[in-house]
Amino acid sequence: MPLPNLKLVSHHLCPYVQRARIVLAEKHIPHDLEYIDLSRKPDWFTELSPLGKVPLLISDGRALFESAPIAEYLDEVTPGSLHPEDAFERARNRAWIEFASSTLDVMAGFYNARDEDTFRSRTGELRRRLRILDGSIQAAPYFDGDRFGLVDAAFGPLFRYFDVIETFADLGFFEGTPAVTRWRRALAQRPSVRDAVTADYPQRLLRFFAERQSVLSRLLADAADGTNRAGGGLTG
Ligand SMILES: N[C@@H](CCC(=O)N[C@@H](CS)C(=O)NCC(=O)O)C(=O)O
Repeated sequence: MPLPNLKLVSHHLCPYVQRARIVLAEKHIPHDLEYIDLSRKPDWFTELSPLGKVPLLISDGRALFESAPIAEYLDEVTPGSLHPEDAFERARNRAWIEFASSTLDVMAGFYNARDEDTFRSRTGELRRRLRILDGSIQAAPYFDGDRFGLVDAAFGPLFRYFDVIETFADLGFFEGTPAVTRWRRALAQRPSVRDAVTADYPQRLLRFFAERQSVLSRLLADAADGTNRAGGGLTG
């Protein structure tokens, strides 16, 4: 069956867009990519996207929103599956994809935190979640073992935030999480995950953090000034 004509409406920093890009790459699916400015959404986008969010997939002129259905659709219209065959395992993978999504909300609360108390509490919640995750990983190198799956495509973009944060702040997120650390490394090396963002992603994310007027913005500014002893290695 011929593949539909596909266009992914994207944003450079969006972790949910990256999920779709990873599946497109894993399944070698030809497609067009269009980046939009979320602070000035084009009218055609607002008309097609019920929540005004990316990713938006346009398939033969029909629009699909929400990263999880988009990823499953892309998986289903192509040979092979990035989901386990066993129904329980498939449901379990979907549950952990949801865990990744809600952890992305905590991540947003972390980088936007304006006061020390909120920052500390979000940092603690991220650490807690990484430890829970560590206790739940039963396989390696990927979540289900040798087979890379949709659940891996959901966590790769979450882990990428930490890669950038670690360039200017050591907050000990991965202390006591050896399984997550191994998994995170395997995902960072996977070409589909690595190439799901543009080469200037770290600089873009650092700029985004700097503009938040948050505790993290201050840590970043301190590291850039060389006054933060925990920082260092800031390249952006
Ligand atoms: N639940 C959605 C979340 C997508 C989302 O939050 N997208 C953000 C960018 S990462 C967005 O488009 N925000 C624009 C807005 O809310 O106005 C999904 O899984 O696709």
